[in-house]
Amino acid sequence: MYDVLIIGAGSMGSAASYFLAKEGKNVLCIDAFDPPHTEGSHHGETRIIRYAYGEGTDYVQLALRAGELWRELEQQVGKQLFIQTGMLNIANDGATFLQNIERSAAMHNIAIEALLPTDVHNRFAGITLPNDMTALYEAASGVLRVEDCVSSYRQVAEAAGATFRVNEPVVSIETGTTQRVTTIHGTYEAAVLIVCAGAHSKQLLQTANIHVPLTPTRKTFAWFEASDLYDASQFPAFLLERDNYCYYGFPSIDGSGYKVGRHDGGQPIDVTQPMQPFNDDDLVELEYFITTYMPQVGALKFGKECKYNMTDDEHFIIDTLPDNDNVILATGFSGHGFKFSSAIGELLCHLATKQPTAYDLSRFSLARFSHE
Ligand code: PYC
Repeated sequence: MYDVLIIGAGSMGSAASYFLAKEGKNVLCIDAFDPPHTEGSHHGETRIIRYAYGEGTDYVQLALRAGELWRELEQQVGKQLFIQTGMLNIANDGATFLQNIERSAAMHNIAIEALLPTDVHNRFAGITLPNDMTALYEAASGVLRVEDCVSSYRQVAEAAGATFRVNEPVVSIETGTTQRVTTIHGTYEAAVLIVCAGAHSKQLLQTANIHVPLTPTRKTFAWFEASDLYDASQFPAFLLERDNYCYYGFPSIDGSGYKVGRHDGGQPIDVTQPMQPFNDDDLVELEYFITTYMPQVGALKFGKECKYNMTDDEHFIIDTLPDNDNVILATGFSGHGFKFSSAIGELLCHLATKQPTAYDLSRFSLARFSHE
């Protein structure tokens, strides 16, 4: 019998395993693959970390704590996980996304700089914006090396005594006074269960008759040839939201090429079936962005597919079950969760050990879906 069993050893699960094991808990973390892997939502070299948050001010405290914890993890493992490239948040003038960033910055004393399209182009010659867009530049933000972050938390979790069982898909979950998880190899019991299995969460929870409105979604991104103009030493990460689309991008790091992805859209998927590889339609979407805003980016190097686990409102689910506070869900990260995973790992540890939390988690509650 374990104190805590975690399904999903990716970003959230590996971090939670570490914080729990560090507190002396007997932790088992199970994954269908061997993290870091390319089957979920934590591959592709890079993720953005930003603090003044366009999705809502209620994310900022978690983002700031996440930043601190990534720095601590860097010290522990002796590896650079964060690259401070700065970040351009770009949207139509007056967009809610920009207003939320300005509010976040004012509430938490985060330095941001409002730039007109001409200012942006003068400072970062590789990008050209139409006149009806505004950019908010946050110098403190940047890029996380995603696979290294996951492997680092796994490393320190194992060193602290957590057990990882990998390449062991979960078949079913039973919740009650004790939580029971059956995999292809056996059945394990724990006092507390954390489900953070990314796009597989919905289907796994259904085996325990727990129904959560989630939509696993196929997404793609690709790397393109890029000159020094787009090197991380002089070009920032960005998110660009306009009328009916939202794209993100990363500067070229160590000659990797310029990485661009589309954040909105994508195709709902059945996670039990193989996902369509990156294809010509995906390329057309990305090339639209490049020709419109960054025409000096070069030819495609290669593209990849990945999974988002979407909620309808694109806000996370971090909550216990209404009738069992020993079952914790951390899911529905909707494509913007990775940056928070260090802080969410710590938070999951506090929820699992019934410690008070300083965060207001109402935005992430399951109850918000109860009218559906
Ligand atoms: O920074 O949250 C983010 C993000 C969204 C899509 C890519 N990065």
